[in-house]
Amino acid sequence: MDLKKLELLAEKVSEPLKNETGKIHAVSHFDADGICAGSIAYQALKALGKDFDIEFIKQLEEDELKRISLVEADLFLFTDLGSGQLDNIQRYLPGKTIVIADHHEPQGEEWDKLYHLNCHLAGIDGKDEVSGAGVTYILMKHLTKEICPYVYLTLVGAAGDVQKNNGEFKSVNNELLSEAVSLDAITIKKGLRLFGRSTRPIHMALRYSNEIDLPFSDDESKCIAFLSNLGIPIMKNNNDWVTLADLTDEQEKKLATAIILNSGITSNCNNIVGNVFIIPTKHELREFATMLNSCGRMGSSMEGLKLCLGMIDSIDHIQKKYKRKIATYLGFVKNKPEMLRTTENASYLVAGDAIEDNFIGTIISILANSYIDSKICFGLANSVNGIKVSGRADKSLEGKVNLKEIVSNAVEVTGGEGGGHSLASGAKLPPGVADAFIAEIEKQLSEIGPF
Ligand SMILES: [Mn+2]
Repeated sequence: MDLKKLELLAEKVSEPLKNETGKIHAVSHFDADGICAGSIAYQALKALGKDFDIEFIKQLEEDELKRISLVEADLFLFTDLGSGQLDNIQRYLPGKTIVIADHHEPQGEEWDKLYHLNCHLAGIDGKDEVSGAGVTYILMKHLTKEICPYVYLTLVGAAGDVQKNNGEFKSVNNELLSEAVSLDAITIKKGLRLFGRSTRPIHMALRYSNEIDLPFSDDESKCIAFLSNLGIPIMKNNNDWVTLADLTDEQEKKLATAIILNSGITSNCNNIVGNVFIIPTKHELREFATMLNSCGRMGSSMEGLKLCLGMIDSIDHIQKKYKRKIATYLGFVKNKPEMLRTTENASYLVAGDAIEDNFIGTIISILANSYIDSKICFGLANSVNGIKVSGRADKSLEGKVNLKEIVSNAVEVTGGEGGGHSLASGAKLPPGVADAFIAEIEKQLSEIGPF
């Protein structure tokens, strides 16, 4: 890791921002990392007294760039996106000053009005070493120290982009973590790695956990009984549900021990108990990232930014609408069984226009954990100019199946782009190739399955 090199580059890239007296237009990605990056940029530009505005977008496609080119501004700042679209940025924003802070792999040629901060230019891998928010933070820190208290957002971004490995950060992320801890912006405690620390009732956290596998975890009432046997209440005096964050350390330890005993694990409890990272809002990193993602998917990224910067302290109204939308989509799937195709290898939810592309990943994750028996499932939904695909494999297939590879092989035949990890991957396909894509996946799974 060459953080020094990245910081040197950041100094150069920060110059045009420092000197700009005209209008700045900032554009960031609409997911958790992009919202964190945008929040850091917003806070810095505000502290510097700049004239700016900010927007969040799903993808920096040509159509978006055409629209952005009509925005009257002297400097365009792109965060958590931009590096992959250098040629189009140059083409649609000629003569403008362009600043990019991104961690996606650069594609295209640089030009003289481009000020480009990207971790890859310093030999740092943007996949798991630093988030888009991290690169933006490193840039903005050269302009104002007023963003330092928000350093933890770089790790929310990293958690949102699934950069933690076995629950730990590495490289630049780890440096940023040390900085956050030293500023008291993150507290690390040993605890249960159960998703939804402060936003899910404990019995529901057990019921829907991906991390732990209790023999009875598909039965809500048994989860409740399990907790009450341990003397852990599920409801508070004010009738609110108890969350993991409400437990005393003693209770949490007791629960962890009981979970380990009941899941029959003999070694490597690291997935269950380990470092838990708590941010000043009292949320755990990944849970906060999930909240921001729900803002983005609901078209309310700005509310996410306000939450990040402490201008509001709740997004309950968005979460409520988000949950309602998910329930509606799950209802569609149950009412239209023909949407779901099941083979001996996998299940495919071919949603067409019935489910928004922003939601297909979440829906397929939920179905994989509850409704679908197949150990591998894919969701396909129509999106602008194509089809969005999300694939999930059960964690029992770790080491046996590599979805990233399988999807990449399939898109070589169908066209489009694929990526991700061994147990969770995604793709963007051209329109009209859903059946061909499924056939390609089937061909590969037949060789290694059934599971
Ligand atoms: Mn990102």
